[in-house]
Amino acid sequence: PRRAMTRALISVYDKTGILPLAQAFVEAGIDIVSSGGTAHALRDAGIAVTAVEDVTGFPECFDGRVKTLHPLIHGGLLADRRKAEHVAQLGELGIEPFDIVVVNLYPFADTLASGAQVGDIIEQIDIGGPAMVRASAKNHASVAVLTSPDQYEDAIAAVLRGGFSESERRVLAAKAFAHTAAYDAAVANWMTGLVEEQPSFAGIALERTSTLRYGENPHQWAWLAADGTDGVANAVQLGGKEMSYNNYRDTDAAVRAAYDHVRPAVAIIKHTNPCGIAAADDIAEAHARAHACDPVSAYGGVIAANRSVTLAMAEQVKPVFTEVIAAPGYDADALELLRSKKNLRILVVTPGRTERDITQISGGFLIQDRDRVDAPGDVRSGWSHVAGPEADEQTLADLEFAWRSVRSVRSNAVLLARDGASVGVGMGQVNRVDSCRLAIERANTLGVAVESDVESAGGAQAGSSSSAERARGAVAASDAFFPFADGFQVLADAGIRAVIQPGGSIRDADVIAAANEAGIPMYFTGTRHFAH
Ligand code: 93A
Repeated sequence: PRRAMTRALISVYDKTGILPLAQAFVEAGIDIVSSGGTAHALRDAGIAVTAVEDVTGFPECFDGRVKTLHPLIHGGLLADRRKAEHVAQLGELGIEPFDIVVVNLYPFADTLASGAQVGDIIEQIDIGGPAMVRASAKNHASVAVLTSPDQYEDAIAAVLRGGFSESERRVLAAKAFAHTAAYDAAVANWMTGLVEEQPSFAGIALERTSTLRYGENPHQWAWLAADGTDGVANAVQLGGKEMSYNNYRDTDAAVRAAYDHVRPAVAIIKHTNPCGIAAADDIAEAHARAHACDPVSAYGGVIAANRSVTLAMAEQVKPVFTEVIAAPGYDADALELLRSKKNLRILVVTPGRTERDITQISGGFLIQDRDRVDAPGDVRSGWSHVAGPEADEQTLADLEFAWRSVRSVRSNAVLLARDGASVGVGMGQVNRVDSCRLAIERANTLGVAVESDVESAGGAQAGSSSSAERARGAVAASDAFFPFADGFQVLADAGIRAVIQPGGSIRDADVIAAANEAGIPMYFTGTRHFAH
């Protein structure tokens, strides 16, 4: 049977839809009791309300933490009116029972999501509200409980019908308990996160982890753990397919390589090795030059820029099949153009402050400080001029570019450069002389002239800057010393104009003699940049 209703308790944070509901109560002759803010809102709309304070004779206190927590309220919620003793006690204690309770809770989840401070989040943990909801739900034999504005329409209909049936009240009670359970779960999750030590793996906080489709090969399981700060693992993806294990590694290598330079720079990476790096006054120019180093290998590569990608750069990237592009940002028109390439993964990367490299070996780990070029300081300050004539400023600038760039090449690393761009890269060989040969050969077979060079050389001469000439006149950087003069000789014979290398071989004198003989300026850095 429906229970006729004479008294309602309304205490809502979210006042949405509360006026028509209260109006329906008034029309059905139901008296309304409300907490401070709710009473205010109802009175403002001309609805007669009794304040909780006037029922209890006790003021709201402790910044509102105690508003409705009072026996004159909770007795009215919990007295079981099927029991004669309860009804008698209500009379003895002067407590008036409630027939319907309307409560919605402080917005804990929204406050958390807004990034509020701990103290403010704690204030949004509702205590009195859930107490009223749970009391009413427990006592659904006597009380109907509403916890959300989307229940009001049905409630108005029920009021007009003369009340809720027993089964309707049970349904409302089940919803109410589910509501407070979810609410407390959200509080518990948050607080557990506060007190538990952040789980970590090899020193990396497991802020966000995801299983990757596979590892280096499809039969290898793989997993990503991101520390929630910056760097490639925490990149924001603006388009394209899901990142793969190899994409992450190549993108990391590309971003590092681009940020080894202070000027606008682009690195194009394949299998963690650069197939082109360039720095220029403008990011599109840097990309054009990086691409020209080896357009064959750039196919399917990963591109990283250390400046926002402009439309001019995006237009150059568009026709080239590219796995990933990473940059600190994108001009709106550039992004729109790049997004038209459905498969291109577009990442916004804030360079990370990775301080340690971790490698697993059987039975343990190797951990080291991460190698870095001394950017943005003057890397030239530690150099010594050891052979040949002093280099001019343009040559020194090219040597600095080559030295900053060779760091990202896997050893044995030999990088040829000219005008702020790599023109030939020798990598991954088991002796240095082969890397020298490879760098020369790749410069002379793979490289192409960039448009701006062709223009400055004059249209007619464009043919003479053909790929066969690319090594001649370039500078060379070697990631480690030349153990013999043979590698240096390969460079000298190909017409290299200056060389930078760490020095430190027991045969340095042989290499210096060969450079003097060839009249080629040679500088020692004293620093080595192996990357195995
Ligand atoms: O601060 S509380 O945990 N202590 C209480 O006694 C209490 N009573 C109701 N929160 C309390 N409420 C909550 O206040 C309700 O759950 C509702 O969200 C809000 C309504 O306050 P007002 O009517 O003053 O706007």
